[in-house]
Amino acid sequence: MDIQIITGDITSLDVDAIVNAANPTLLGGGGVDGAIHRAAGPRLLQACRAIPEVSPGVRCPTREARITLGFDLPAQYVIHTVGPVWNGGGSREPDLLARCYRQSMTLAMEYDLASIAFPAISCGVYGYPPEQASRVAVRSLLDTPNGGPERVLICCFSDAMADIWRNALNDEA
Ligand code: AR6
Repeated sequence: MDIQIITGDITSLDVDAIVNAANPTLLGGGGVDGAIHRAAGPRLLQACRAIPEVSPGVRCPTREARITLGFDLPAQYVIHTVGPVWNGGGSREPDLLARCYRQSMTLAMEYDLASIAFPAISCGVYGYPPEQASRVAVRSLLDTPNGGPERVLICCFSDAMADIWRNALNDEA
């Protein structure tokens, strides 16, 4: 597996799937979630609404992932996952975050996707310190069983964030 760290807008990437850092409703929000919904167009919200709720208002519990088409995006699919809210680190945040990456890769494998791009899940509104999140993410991706996407991009929104992720990749790989 080839992991690459890039800086840019994930909605512009021509990959098989981009991953959305969503919330449990899957009905949109700010940050990368808002950007993905704007770029994918209203059919994405319709597709998300059609995903069954597992409990009132919850279509995707924290740590799980769901897949939809990408509609107006260059990416064919969007994999929606819900990262943990940072709560100091003692509330299983690393395990929950690792599962987001693993479940997204598992879905990508089921759909036979060759390329996938992740944002820095939980590193915005959800407040996960990026130095720690990047290490958890890289470890989780490197531990993915064979057979998943060969090309894995981490799409950071700033060069400063990309530097943090490159350090994590250098240290963990
Ligand atoms: N491309 C790539 N990365 C981006 C983009 C973009 N277009 N836009 C923002 N980022 P966040 P979270 C970066 O807050 O912390 C939403 O409201 C951003 O700079 O999007 O998991 C959801 O609905 C940051 O580094 O996601 C949830 O309620 C990273 O993406 C909540 O936010 C993640 O920031 C999820 O919070």
